[in-house]
Amino acid sequence: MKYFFGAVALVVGILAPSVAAAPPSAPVERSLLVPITEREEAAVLPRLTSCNTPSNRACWTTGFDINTDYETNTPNTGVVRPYTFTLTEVDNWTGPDGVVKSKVMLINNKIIGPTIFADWGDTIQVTVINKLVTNGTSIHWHGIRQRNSNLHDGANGITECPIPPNGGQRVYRFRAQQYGSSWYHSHFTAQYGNGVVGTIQINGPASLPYDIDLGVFPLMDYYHRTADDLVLYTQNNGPPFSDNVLFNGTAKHPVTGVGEYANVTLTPGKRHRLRLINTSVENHFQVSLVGHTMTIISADLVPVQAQTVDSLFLAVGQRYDVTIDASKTPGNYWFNVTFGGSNACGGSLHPSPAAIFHYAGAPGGLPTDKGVAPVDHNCLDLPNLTPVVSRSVPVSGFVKKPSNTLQVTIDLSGTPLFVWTVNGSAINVDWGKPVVDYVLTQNTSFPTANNIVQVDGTDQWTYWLIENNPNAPFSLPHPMHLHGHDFLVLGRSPDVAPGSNQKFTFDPAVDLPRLHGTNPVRRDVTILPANGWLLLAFKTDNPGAWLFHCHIAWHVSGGLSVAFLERAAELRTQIPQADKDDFNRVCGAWRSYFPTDPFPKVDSGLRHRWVEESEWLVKA
Ligand SMILES: [Cu+2]
Repeated sequence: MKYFFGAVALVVGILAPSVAAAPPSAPVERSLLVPITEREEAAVLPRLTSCNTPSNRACWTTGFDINTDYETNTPNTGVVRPYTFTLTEVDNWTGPDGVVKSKVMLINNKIIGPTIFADWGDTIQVTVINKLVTNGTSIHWHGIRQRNSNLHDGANGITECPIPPNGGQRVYRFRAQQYGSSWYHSHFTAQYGNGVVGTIQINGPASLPYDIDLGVFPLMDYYHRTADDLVLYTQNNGPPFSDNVLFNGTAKHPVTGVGEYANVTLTPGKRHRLRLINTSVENHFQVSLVGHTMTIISADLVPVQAQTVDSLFLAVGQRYDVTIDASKTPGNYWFNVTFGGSNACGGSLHPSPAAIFHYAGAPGGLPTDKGVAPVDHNCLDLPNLTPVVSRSVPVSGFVKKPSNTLQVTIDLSGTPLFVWTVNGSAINVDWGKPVVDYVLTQNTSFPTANNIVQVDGTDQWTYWLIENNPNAPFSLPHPMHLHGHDFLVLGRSPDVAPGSNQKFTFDPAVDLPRLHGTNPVRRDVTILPANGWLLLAFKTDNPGAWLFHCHIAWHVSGGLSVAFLERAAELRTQIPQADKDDFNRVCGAWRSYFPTDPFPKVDSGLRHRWVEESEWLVKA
């Protein structure tokens, strides 16, 4: 299947970049209690007195610690964290590796937007001003559960109309009821691949002591062509390899050597917390730090019991907070990205993407030990993490039914060539008439292409079997992401390489005993294995319209999504009047704008727009 494994064979055995590194930057000292970095202009407000210290990270404030059930208890800080995001288009933009891109779309003029900092329990308030030229936008706060704030989820066509260009704006406001590391991104077509993306750090307790919080460390596939271009290309050719991989927004060009390695400073003898975030559109990463292990303390926004690993697989959208002990010989060490699964979940034209981890006080320069490629994770995420706050559900009685099964298929029958369907239907949202509009007007005549899955019942565990259609022409791993909930990962098909010819469908006789219902992995992105299945559960404790989609931008663009409509009647009555008014205001503005939009809608609306004439189109 050369169309999805890419055009270039990637050799992962040679890891170390061979071009010169910049001298290490000065160490950044950062107090946990006043979270700010040099690269942010975040408004930093005082925090309530905290018992959180390097030797006792489990503690937080009176009545709140690592064992607190954060789904039902939130510190009342009274603090609002205000941010303003201004989106602009920049033509002929010179990227971090020196290559000029024809167009990017930036938040506050940065390739990765401002980090949102908050403490557990704060209210985050972001004013988004859309100064793009023809694109609408909506900003999704990935992993934030939005309890009772569905209209702030930022999923255009579902919970809002897009914010129109040329100065349209709205305010998102939501409570940080969870804590940990996450990110935000545009949900308007492929726009986040053009740069409309950033990170979120919500401070709270942790399951392991550490000395220094190094903050967020986003890893991102990077392309020299626009995301819009790439969507059109992938619709008929499959995904291309990335041109580069950005570490915290920077990288060297593999050929020209232009650019800088990301440089992270470790303090000898100290334990550091690092917040790894995969903000890619397509690349799944295996990460490893030469000579060091990493200890996982959080997966997505769920704190877990500490677990030490040599390397980690990060699916698109996933986060791992890890601790790293600077206990080795002071010096410089490569932090490597490699690709597994024979590139079934991505690859890069950069032969050895890497950053430098530098021990303070040691001489600068390039690391000397190239390291070895880690074990092949085969595009599969960790199945055996243990959340600190436990959730368990019965699994022995699970029965597969049409009503709880979501079957994913590639449809090659039409134009464009690659369309992804769930239960036979590719999602295609109507920007001007979002799902919430139907809810507010009590209109139940949803278009088929809204892929609505109605879920009712209060505080009930619902089970969802997602399977790759065994009769599809081919099948891929998909990083499935749910809005509005963390799901329990109850099981998946046996772990085999994605290129294996073995196909698995759920077989109760074999698979029921394999399921994990007792405090299994809980998170907001996990892999649906190629040629296999995935069983998830979530609790109906959050009325709302919530997307459940593959987080590969090209796949959700091609239709791979449903929209859970959870407890619609209650949703309608609980939406505050101010939210309804703002919903109608933005929709009115969008409906006025859209007839004047010069570009056609070419995909599901959850990713791609803005068509560019290009050689890709000619090739396609
Ligand atoms: Cu996918």
